[in-house]
Amino acid sequence: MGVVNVTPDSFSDGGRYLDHEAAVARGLQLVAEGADVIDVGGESTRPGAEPVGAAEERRRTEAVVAALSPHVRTSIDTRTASVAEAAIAAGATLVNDVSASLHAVAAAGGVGWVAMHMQGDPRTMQQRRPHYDDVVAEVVDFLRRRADTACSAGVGEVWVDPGIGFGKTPAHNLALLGRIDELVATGHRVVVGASRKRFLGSLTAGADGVDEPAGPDDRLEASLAVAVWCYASGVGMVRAHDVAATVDAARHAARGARPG
Ligand code: HH2
Repeated sequence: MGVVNVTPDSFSDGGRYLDHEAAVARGLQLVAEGADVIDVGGESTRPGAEPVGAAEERRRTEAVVAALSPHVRTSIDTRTASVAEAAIAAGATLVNDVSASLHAVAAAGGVGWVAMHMQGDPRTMQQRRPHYDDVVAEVVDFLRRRADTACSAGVGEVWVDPGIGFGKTPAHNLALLGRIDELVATGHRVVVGASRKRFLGSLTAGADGVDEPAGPDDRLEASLAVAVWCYASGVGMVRAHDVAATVDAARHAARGARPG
């Protein structure tokens, strides 16, 4: 799943694809690099981000989804029902829902749904110190219940996502990735979005005399390592900004894992 953020403030590509033509060109580039799905977002959900309002979110995403959908499967990254409905009308066949609450919209539209786990909301999720007794058990239990609800509501294609970085400390993120097989074991399709996220920067800080946490553009190798780990663990889809490198890394890993 390749990411196209039509936003001024997304944490890694904010402002680069705010212009519709640039966003569509970026989407087509990611298709050429091997993306199966393009995830179009019009609202940043980075920690501290303010909501943008449905009308503006729709204005940013609808035309981009319409332009890309004849060429590739598109998903709409939103927490807002009216934005998801407009994107479905424009050709999106997957609702990527970080609020895990839009299953009825997906059911009504006859499209797939991604339920992501988040503790709190983007404005405050990293300010209040995230707390879990057992982060993996709690996230798996939450997603299993949301997926069951969606299946009962008639959604034919349900994905679950642990929500890396959404109300989680670096230790929580690592626990969720290390035990991702427990989410895979639910039998639901699993998607993971760790690409370029901040906890990867703090992990590599201090290595090789580097004191500062790496910035989003310096997190490629760590992102690839996580993507390969996820695919090897049975994850069905990885949400990535660097599609060519991710596809390449996954192919190499698959080849290396083959016996003989
Ligand atoms: N992460 C982001 C946004 N949407 N969707 C899913 N399913 N899983 C994720 O981990 C996920 C997501 C945040 O990354 P990005 O879109 O690059 O940044 P921003 O929220 O600042 O636009």
